[in-house]
Amino acid sequence: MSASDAWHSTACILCSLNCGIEVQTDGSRMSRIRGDKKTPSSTGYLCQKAGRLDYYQNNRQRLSRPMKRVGGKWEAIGWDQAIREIAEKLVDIRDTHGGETLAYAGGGGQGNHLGGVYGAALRAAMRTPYYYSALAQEKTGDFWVNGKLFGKQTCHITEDIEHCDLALFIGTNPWMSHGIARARKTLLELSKDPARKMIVIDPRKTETAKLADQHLALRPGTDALLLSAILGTLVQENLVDQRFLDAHTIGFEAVCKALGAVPIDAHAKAAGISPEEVRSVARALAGAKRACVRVDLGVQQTRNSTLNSYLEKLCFLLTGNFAKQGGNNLHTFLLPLIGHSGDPEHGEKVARTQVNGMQEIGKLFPPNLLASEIDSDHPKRLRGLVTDSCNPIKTYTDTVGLTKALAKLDLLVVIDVVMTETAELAHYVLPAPSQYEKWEATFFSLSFPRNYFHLRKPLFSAPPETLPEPEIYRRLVVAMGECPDRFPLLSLAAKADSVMGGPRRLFPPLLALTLKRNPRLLPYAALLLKETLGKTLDAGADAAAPLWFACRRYAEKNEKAMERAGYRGTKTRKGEALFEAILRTPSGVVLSEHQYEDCWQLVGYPDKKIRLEIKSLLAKIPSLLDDEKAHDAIRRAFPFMLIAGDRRSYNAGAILRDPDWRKKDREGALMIHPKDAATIGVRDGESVRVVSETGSLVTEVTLSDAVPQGLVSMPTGYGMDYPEGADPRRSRPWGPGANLLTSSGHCDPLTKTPLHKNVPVRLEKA
Ligand SMILES: Nc1nc2c(c(=O)[nH]1)N[C@H]1C(S)=C(S)[C@@H](COP(=O)(O)OP(=O)(O)OC[C@H]3O[C@@H](n4cnc5c(=O)[nH]c(N)nc54)[C@H](O)[C@@H]3O)O[C@H]1N2
Ligand SMILES: Nc1nc2c(c(=O)[nH]1)N[C@H]1C(S)=C(S)[C@@H](COP(=O)(O)OP(=O)(O)OC[C@H]3O[C@@H](n4cnc5c(=O)[nH]c(N)nc54)[C@H](O)[C@@H]3O)O[C@H]1N2
Ligand code: SF4
Ligand SMILES: [Mo]
Repeated sequence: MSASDAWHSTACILCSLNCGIEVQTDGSRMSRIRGDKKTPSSTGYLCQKAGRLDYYQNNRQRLSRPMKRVGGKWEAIGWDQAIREIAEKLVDIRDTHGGETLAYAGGGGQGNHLGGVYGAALRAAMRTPYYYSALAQEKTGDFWVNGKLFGKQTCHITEDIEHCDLALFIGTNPWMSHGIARARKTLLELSKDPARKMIVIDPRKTETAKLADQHLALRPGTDALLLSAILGTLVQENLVDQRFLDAHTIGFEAVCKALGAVPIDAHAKAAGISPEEVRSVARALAGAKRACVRVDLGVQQTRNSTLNSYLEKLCFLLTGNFAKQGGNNLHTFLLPLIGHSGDPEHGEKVARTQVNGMQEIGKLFPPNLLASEIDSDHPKRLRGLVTDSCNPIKTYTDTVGLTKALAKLDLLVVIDVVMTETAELAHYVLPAPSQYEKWEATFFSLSFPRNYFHLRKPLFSAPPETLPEPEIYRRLVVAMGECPDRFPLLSLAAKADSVMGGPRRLFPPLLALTLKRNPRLLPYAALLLKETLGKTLDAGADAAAPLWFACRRYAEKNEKAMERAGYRGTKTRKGEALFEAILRTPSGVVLSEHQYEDCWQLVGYPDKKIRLEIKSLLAKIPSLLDDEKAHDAIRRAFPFMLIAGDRRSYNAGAILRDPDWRKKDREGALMIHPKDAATIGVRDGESVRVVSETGSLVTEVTLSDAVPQGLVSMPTGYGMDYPEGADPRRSRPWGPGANLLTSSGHCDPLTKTPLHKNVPVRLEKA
């Protein structure tokens, strides 16, 4: 391949926004990258990271062959051998010890979720419910609260920042982390408009906080105190939207009683904010015509994580800022990223882990417990683990403890594009093509009222010895004897339909009949679609076949909204048209155009009313002040609070490993207040040793008054090994591996979400 002036449409894979990009290629390189104006969700917007994507596509640690670890050494093997041996071992563990001793982790990162659809088929073949996901180390508290309030854990909240008069950002720094569409543009517009207000709650004076009208620099970890004081003011000054509450909610009395009893001044002061400022925020929230709340890890990975998720949602619910323009809204999913787990408090059955008895939430299990589910003498301890698109050794809590635990597995299989620290511990490593070498998509279609979807074509041919994840899963499941290799009749029907053009006629009824006659095949429907309908699509696009089913189902549920987006005809025709549009539009499509009232249809309770009262969480409010005092005792041994993982200009999970991708901050310096640095005796660029209850590491410091005294902040996504200079054997970690310092016990009691934003540490001059 040589240089070409043609621009190819695809997407950035470095955060959940998946902005549309256009790329020029030069051989195997991405030579030029620009924003794709045709992508309806991002309309040409990009941040500084996207231009550096070639460091993902081309790096020295790319995997090129399946590998097996034999006596401590890596041996290249063929795919047939790899699939056969792994399938045999999975079946052996499953049939000897039970499927519940097998688990799966990952299944998609920031840009690749098609493989995850097929990962579900592998879990079915393994007979395990255990799906460990990064989402369960940040968002399961949020999902759990949504389940209680709205009736389904899949009722996921969006925020209409672009149309609001008041935006309340709590524990998030969208200038760096994005999380909202065209973040920097949206924030600048909001900040410059004198008629609109922006309030930020964050202990650091972040880039976002600097743009705000009001910045509440609360004491780290005191969100529940602060939010309950704001909500207390709403109730005690009678600022709630009573008409909204009467029409749409149940249980306000109990909430009113709990919040009515909050000692506002004491809570505000304990959070380090003046009671007057707390009251002013509550009044602004109540007075705004259209207000919305946007949160992220700063509340979800700090103390009282699940309670924070509840209180944050009460801020927009009690003020009636739900199901309206400029407020918070629910949204539809083409394919939901999460599921709904039942509620044990209502006697519903949920799967639980074997060792800890931890319940599933959103059909996910928390990475924080993975090590203890393996490293145990429990007869049903985990013995086999398959990971895909994740690097637990670097991104899950407690690197040292997890390394020890993974070494105890009878089988560890890692599917990745590069040799990761987790892959180094595996028995088998399976190489996948990069996200620019295969058909790919994400299911981060999380917007409202418009929703989008983007299926991406490959830009490059895949290295010969790699296999896309869907094919890896298909081969494994077939080799495990769970699913046939071919479906001749269905293939024929799919082919006939495709020759005739128009909506598919033969395939759908035949598929329904096949699944009715063989319900055993249901969990493997994605594989079946890939092998039949998938083979009628463009070369290599077979993995996208399950989208056909998703489109038809989406049309069943969202007919009107799809009509507004331009899809015509019966539901069936609309579904088919959407699928065709997805296949034929390289820059992504608009799925649906909702109306704000549609939010009520998306509420999970049959009566469409929000259940405001969550007893177990309301019961925690009266003891918040005492809990805060108890926390002071820890501060004596560990006088600094560490944010173990912030978002910066040049970090992106553990996706980019080559330190050269960073234009600055290669070593991910620890942010520290100049006075604290002086006390310890370090200057800018010098090193400190950071010591937590779990471990220690040495890192550079950068002096900054954006952090208050007593708080230090370290980036996530550093600490991966990469060669220094030309010799691939001389590799070293670049920057701090934050999870050397974190401990899995330091977590939310209900969801086991780690409290990464709130790690007590000691600092010593190194
Ligand atoms: N550049 C970049 N962007 C990313 C990513 C990345 O790696 N790099 N990762 C993506 C992913 S996976 C995620 S989940 C998102 C996360 O996105 P964010 O949550 O927005 O990012 P963070 O910087 O981790 O944390 C947000 C803020 O929480 C604040 N904070 C710390 N402790 C507290 C506290 O006790 N209370 C409050 N109120 N705030 C606190 C921090 O100071 C920080 O400014 O970012 C996404 N975007
Ligand atoms: N201490 C601390 N820890 C944290 C955080 C923190 O703030 N502090 N943040 C947490 C958060 S919010 C998140 S979301 C997690 C993220 O952590 P992980 O779930 O581990 O995900 P990523 O960092 O995105 O890792 C992506 C992996 O996928 C691989 N990959 C990329 N493309 C492909 C592909 O096409 N196929 C396959 N098979 N693999 C591919 C990459 O090589 C990389 O190894 O980290 C968490 N860990
Ligand atoms: S990292 Fe930047 S360019 Fe890439 S998807 Fe996120 S916001 Fe868009
Ligand atoms: Mo995340």
